[in-house]
Amino acid sequence: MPTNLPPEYFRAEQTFREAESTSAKVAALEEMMSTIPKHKGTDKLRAELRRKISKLKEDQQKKKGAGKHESEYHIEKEGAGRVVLIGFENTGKSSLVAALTHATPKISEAPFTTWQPIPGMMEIEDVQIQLIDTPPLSKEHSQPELFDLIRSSDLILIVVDIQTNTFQQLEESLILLNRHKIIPKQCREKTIDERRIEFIPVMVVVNKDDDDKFDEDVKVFKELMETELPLVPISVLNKRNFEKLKNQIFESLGIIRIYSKPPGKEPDMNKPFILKKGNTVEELAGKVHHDFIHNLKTARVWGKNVFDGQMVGRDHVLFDKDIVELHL
Ligand SMILES: Nc1nc2c(ncn2[C@@H]2O[C@H](COP(=O)(O)OP(=O)(O)OP(=O)(O)O)[C@@H](O)[C@H]2O)c(=O)[nH]1
Ligand SMILES: [Mg+2]
Repeated sequence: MPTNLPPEYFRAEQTFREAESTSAKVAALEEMMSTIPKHKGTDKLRAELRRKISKLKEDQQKKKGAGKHESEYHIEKEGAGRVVLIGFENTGKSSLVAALTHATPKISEAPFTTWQPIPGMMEIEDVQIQLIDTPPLSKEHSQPELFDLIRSSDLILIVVDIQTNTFQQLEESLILLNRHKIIPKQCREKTIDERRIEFIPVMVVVNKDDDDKFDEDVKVFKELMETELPLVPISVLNKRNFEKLKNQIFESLGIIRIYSKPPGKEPDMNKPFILKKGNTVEELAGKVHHDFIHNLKTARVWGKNVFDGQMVGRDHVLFDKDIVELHL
């Protein structure tokens, strides 16, 4: 590999490795191409990328030709995390997705309005999170595909309506999840038989808490609920508590943002690397480039629990918003 590749190249390469759809992969490869300085030393790399791009495009054409039907429940993952909104009819799932993303699901006072999942991207500061609106849960009939989609998520928001049967809505949502072997991660310790069970963090979003009048009902509901699940009261109608909801979502996803800084240059504050809480300098190095894991010697960190520019080893634990300079 040529040694003088710019940081943008590695960022695009990271996007390539994380891309799931063919078109996202092609876009990332094209971006990588555009960042490579053009000279003799990079000829081989550019030729290799061109080959990869045309191979992917060919495969995509073949797939289209086969006319394969893809289910509407098959949604590509995008962004730093996937959050699925579930709940009974009319609780305001579509309204919430419409309020927090650019997606435009149909909203109506008639129940059972949504009949297929609809994704949208929500911005929390500089992080993009995928939100997915879903058709209402039903005790009698629920599509197995819906539960596959839920299983593929990093966080479940159970949306309930504080103005009607709130307690029943939550209880029945949890029963349906349970029936499909999905248990809130927060209840893991209470689960005896863990076989084939998916543990996913759950948050209860109590919607239609339009004004102070309903706050008392929220309080009573919270006391009755008796679970360890976090609860956020909101009102889509009056845009109440959106910031709190976003912060809690970020918190529940357990992610941290790390900004990389090339030695002797300013850090790139535009697009952070996304890591998990508790991850170390070594894991960051692996995200930047797989060769870096072996070649990493030390790092300098600006941020939490360190003095500015402190030299650290590869097992140093990073925190949200740390700035890191990797030394190879
Ligand atoms: N008062 C009040 N009404 C709301 C609020 N949020 C949504 N609604 C209304 O509740 C109704 C249902 O909203 P939707 O967003 O379609 O609900 P849904 O959960 O997607 O419904 P289904 O697709 O049937 O599952 C609409 O009339 C919304 O305008 C809120 O915060 N307060
Ligand atoms: Mg809906």
